[in-house]
Amino acid sequence: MIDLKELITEFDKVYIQPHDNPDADAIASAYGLKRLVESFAKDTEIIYHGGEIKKPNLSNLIKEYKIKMSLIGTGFAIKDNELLIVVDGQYGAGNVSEVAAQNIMIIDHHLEEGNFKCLYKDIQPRIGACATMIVTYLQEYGLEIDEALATILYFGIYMDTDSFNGGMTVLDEDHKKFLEKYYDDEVFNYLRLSTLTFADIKTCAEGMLNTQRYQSIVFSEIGDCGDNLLGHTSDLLSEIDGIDIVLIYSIRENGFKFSIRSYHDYITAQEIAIELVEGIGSGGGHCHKAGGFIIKEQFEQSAQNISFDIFIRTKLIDYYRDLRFLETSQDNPFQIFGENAFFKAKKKSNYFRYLNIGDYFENDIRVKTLEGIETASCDDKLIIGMKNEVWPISEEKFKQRYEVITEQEVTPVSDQFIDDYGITLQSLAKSYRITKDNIKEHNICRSLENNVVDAMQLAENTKIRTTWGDLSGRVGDYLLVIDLNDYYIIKEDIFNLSYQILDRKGQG
Ligand SMILES: [Mn+2]
Repeated sequence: MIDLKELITEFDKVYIQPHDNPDADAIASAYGLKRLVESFAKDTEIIYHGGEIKKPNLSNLIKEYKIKMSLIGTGFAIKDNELLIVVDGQYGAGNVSEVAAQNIMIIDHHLEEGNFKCLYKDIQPRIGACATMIVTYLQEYGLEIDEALATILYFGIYMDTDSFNGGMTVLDEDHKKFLEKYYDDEVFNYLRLSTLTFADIKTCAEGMLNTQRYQSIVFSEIGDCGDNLLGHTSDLLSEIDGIDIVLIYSIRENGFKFSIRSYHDYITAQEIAIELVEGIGSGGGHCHKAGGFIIKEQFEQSAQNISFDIFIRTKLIDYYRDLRFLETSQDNPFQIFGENAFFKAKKKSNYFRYLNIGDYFENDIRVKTLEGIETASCDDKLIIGMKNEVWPISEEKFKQRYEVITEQEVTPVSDQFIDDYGITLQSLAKSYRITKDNIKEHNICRSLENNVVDAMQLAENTKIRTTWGDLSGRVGDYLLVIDLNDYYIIKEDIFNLSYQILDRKGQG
């Protein structure tokens, strides 16, 4: 993270620009940043392009906290001794009109838009709300959080994450909890309950007249209405008898906002959201509820002249229809994929850090791995991989596949990859974040050379139901078979880093 305080010292004034026609997250991010810059005793001002802010919740937010934002015209330029910070958007993204400026910095949670020349960029496309990123900055400088600041940021996160349902990362969750210590829930509820206008309800109702169905999926395009209405409408449609998956979307000036619900046996709302936004937007969520935003320009570049309706519906239907599903207790992968698809692969001998889950927890926990959410018991171990990814393993399998190393001079593969934010483990009762500083013991193990498995590269998106959780693999990832009751999925890049292919069947 850059030293913002240091960076701005040389400038006489800091302008903060959220994306055009700012939404709650953009306003919250700009406001939070303004408060931080003010705390450095620097002159600062929020500027924005677009039109008058009319949505009732946004105008209530601005009125309630007397947020000062200046609507600017096209000719607006800032001087060379002034800094411009663009928040919740990027130049080149189509939704932020450019201001002539020499010194620009970007803080955003949308996909990176290529090489825009600026002093510094902090772009984290997986984070649910830009306001979450701003909270990290506020915490970094120990800014005292008052009720106004907390409520505004909280509302920003709420509005950008389908009411805390879509695209919340661990960081969003943590910062949400942090803000709850200071926010005013009465004002929050007042804002939350003023997101719609009377006209929004009519727009929504008209859109719902065109609801269509494909097997157990329903789709509906709704006109531009309050963001929350998408979530509420998808909740409502998910109650239709015989429907497991709901996709509701709204076409906006700069892109497409969507909300997903899934009560399907093995397809989660989260994986649908991730599938839909791949390379063209940001999204995510939970098992049953998810949401996201697709950037218009990115969509137009990737989908050649297909209408958005056809694009998004086809993408969801294809995913739904083509997803291969196996259960380890019932399905034999050699029969399903054919013996010839498999080859032998050996795990490279690497040093890994591992933790005893019992050192941190007394109960079962849920661990977010790259392939899915897995359950683990406090008797299990947790191994940290090359890309800071983790996976739980039972004591018994651990003994078969790894040896414990006691020498101190070896370097585990994960060391360079544990980032500042660390790894979060969660039980139902508590979460614990492991970082470089607080990792309890230096347990190190080495993967044994005799770790030979049958492997195949997936030609279809595949899901495996194991006793410890559902694992998802995409085309290109690998299926590894230890035995017929024990097989799993590993991401393509991790496989390439950690396995060595021994021989292809049928080639000798
Ligand atoms: Mn945002």
